[in-house]
Amino acid sequence: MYSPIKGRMVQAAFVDACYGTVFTKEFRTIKLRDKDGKILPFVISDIMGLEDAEAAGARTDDLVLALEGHLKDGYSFNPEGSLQKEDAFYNSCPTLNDKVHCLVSVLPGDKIGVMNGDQVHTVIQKLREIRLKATALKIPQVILMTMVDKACPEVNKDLKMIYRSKKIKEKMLLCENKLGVPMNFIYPVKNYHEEGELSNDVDTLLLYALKNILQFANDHVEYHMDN
Ligand SMILES: Nc1nc2c(ncn2[C@@H]2O[C@H](COP(=O)(O)OP(=O)(O)OP(=O)(O)O)[C@@H](O)[C@H]2O)c(=O)[nH]1
Ligand SMILES: [Mg+2]
Repeated sequence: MYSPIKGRMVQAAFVDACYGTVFTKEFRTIKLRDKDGKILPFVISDIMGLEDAEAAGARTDDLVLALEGHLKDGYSFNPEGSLQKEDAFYNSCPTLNDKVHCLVSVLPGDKIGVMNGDQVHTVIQKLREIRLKATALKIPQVILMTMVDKACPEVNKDLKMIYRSKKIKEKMLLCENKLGVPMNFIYPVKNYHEEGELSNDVDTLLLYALKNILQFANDHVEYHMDN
């Protein structure tokens, strides 16, 4: 993957190009460095996907623990049971550094379809549960809508069309309706997946989303310090 922060290709979070199975199984906290090697003052924690089935993917109770800072780096998600207090990966005294300050839900734009009537997918239900807890903790929440190139042929041809595409707007509206996240906190992005070099259009969307996420996270850190 290309890193707009480093200005070159990196392999930060491991990705699997074969679809169908869950690849990320651990709770991984990723530190980023700038092009001079200086560690940036934020981290990104990656989780196992939620999966559209009750007994598969990361458990919502584990993700609530992650929000509160109780999950230690390297914890392996187990769909059959959640982390217990006596486990070595349980952090019993989380500091501000361990807590989550912005919840980013990543949804693939090409898979967000029309659901019949009241039908709610399990994955949406799980996302709602986590959002509810995040709201109680006053943690800001955003949606990163990926795969916009696959969701709209016009956008695939020219990424600059993203905020003009009716298809993309439809998908964003669906996210808003199903999850309750307002449109202005939904960021459509395309990830680097086949490109060998940088693109200003791809970077612009990614960095715009990142800038906003960091500002919201900073607001939440300030909230903690004031209360
Ligand atoms: N075309 C396109 N491909 C993408 C985009 N984002 C990710 N991909 C590809 O989709 C595949 C899955 O991406 P991941 O980042 O591993 O997704 P994930 O949800 O973390 O997957 P797991 O870790 O397996 O749960 C990889 O081959 C990526 O290169 C995008 O915006 N457009
Ligand atoms: Mg992953």
